[in-house]
Amino acid sequence: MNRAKSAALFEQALKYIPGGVNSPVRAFRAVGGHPFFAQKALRSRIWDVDGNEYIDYVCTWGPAILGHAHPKIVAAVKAAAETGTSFGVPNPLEVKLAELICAAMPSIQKVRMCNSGTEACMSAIRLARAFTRRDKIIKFDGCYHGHADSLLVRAGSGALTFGCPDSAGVPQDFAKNTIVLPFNDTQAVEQAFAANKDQIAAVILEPVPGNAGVYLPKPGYLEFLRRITEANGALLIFDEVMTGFRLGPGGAQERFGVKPDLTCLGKIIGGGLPVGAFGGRADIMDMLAPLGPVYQAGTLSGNPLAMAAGIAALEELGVGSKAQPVCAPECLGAAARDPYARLEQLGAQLESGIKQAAQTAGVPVTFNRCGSMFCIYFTEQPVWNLADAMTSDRDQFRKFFHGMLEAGVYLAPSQFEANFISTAHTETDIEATIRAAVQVMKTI
Ligand code: KE4
Repeated sequence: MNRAKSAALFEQALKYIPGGVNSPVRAFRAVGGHPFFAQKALRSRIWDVDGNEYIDYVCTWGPAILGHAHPKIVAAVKAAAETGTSFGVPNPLEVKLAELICAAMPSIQKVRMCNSGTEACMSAIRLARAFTRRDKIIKFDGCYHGHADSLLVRAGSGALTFGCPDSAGVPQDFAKNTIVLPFNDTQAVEQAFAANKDQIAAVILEPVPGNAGVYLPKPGYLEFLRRITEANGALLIFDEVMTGFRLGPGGAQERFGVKPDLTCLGKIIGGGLPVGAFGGRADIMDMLAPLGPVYQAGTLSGNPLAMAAGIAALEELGVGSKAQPVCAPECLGAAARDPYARLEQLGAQLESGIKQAAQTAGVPVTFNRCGSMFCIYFTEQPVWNLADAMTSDRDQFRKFFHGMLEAGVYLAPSQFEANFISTAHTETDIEATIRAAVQVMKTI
């Protein structure tokens, strides 16, 4: 494909923007080559500035669950913009979106809007520390909760004691209260609580980690975390920035039947506009200013455009409302009425086709999927945590990524990211993707 205009734009961008991008993963550093620049995106497709068209499985990293430029979201944003783009005063749309979220996730009795998933997770941690009067937190390797200092931490030498900064500029002092453990390892969590008695404020995790590819909680693991946090007076925080309204109308907590004390949200609830939110038990949330002593704020929190887009997205997904959404004409059976059934149908079709393509080509692949989020690992072993994910052959991944890109299929430009399907994807898209994979798998 000719990407001359993207290349020229990238050169220009490099003069003014560090790495030429406003978020590192977009730079294609994990796969080599240069990023393409988007001209437009519509339904399941994205076009670059050179006119090349791609079936899009990045879906702007999750928010575009209804596809790009969904007419109801576009109309909602246009209408909101015509009455003012920001007030800095409470507005009805903030109340509406809060109601929808609380109706969809019963664990969320109160919710505070902010402007990113990073802010949501950072604020939830601050709340947990204030509520428990404890400083230490447990997170899991491979889970990403945004770029707040105390969360940019990797497992330290003594995995049960202090974490180490995972970024320059994060003082050891900021990292020392973060314990990083392997995901899906109950013994490690038991040992950490025993070694840090009455010191752990919270356990924070992605219930289905989507930032080291995609891997799932082992049966009983989330229930175990619920029990051990309760038994030790620690809070359980589900970072559902990615899984919230992705894995079902009530997110992962509904899908797996485990109620956290606090939940972090983002992505889908903003319909593609900048948004984050955190919520949970009222006795915890009421510690937030102006009611309580925990300060948290944001000039554009509850912005009317982001609220309008988020409301339109959740209503179209049938979240918290009575009306059943109507899917695209090609949906059949249950999928005709339920977007999540549709996403499951398309996900299963894609999974089957990719696995078949890999088997025929003799390429070892582990295909992990939860609903409409998936990852293709180039390893023959099961992937249940970061260490497993690291066994993937990254050279094969790079070749696969670029082969698929040249075939008009845009997958996440890193082995350690999730891919997404939207309700705008069609059987035609899935079949074209599988046909491309059959050809590319033979070449890697
Ligand atoms: P933001 O601050 O990027 O809105 O959200 C941070 C965040 C928090 N929690 C989870 C589970 C997340 O997936 C994210 C952000 N996800 C990445 C994709 N892996 C966003 C893409 C990017 O960083 O450019």
